Amino acid sequence: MAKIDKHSALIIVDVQRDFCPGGALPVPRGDEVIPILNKYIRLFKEVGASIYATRDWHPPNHASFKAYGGTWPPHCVQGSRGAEFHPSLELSRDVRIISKAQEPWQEAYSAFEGTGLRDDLKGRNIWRVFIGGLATEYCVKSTVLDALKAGFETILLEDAVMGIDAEIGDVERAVKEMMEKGAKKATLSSIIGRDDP
Ligand code: VGL
Ligand code: ZN
Repeated sequence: MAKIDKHSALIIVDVQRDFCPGGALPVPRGDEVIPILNKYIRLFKEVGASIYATRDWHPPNHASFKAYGGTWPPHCVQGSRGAEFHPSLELSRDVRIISKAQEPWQEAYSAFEGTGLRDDLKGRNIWRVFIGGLATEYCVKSTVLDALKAGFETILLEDAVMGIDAEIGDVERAVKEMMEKGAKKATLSSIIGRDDP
């Protein structure tokens, strides 16, 4: 089982108000990942491993919004309340924040797209990434696949992701694709041998 050490990083994908119940583009029960992610945050801190939190960070006229030719309702507009990290997520000042899809024409589901995340990780001698957050079949999946392409040992945190499942089976298919392309799965209890650190 993959171990958390100083060559590991936790990547928390898009745990923002707009992707949680009550937000503009909610993942059903998306907020349920938060207490689990907080446990991962504590674990990573204990061993001095790096923590990254990504955020969807769109301009008001972003191309992914329906009014501008896209498919989504407006969400995660830079500086808006909906774009804030969910207040229950325990992010401290040493968490590195990665903003993505910041230009009107730029869609980026992956946290590696146009952000410098890859070089930042490599610069810190990190080669193993543990990925959780929202939504499983969109930004989590793209981030996992890009991490694999960039050569990282990539672990999907099964108990800390949630998807939209617009078509029943979307989430299952996404997980299958990530595994087929080389990602591994882990849960809190598989990492520490119990589920309550
Ligand atoms: C996302 C849809 C649009 C995500 C971002 O974070 O999964 N989904 N923008
Ligand atoms: Zn978006």
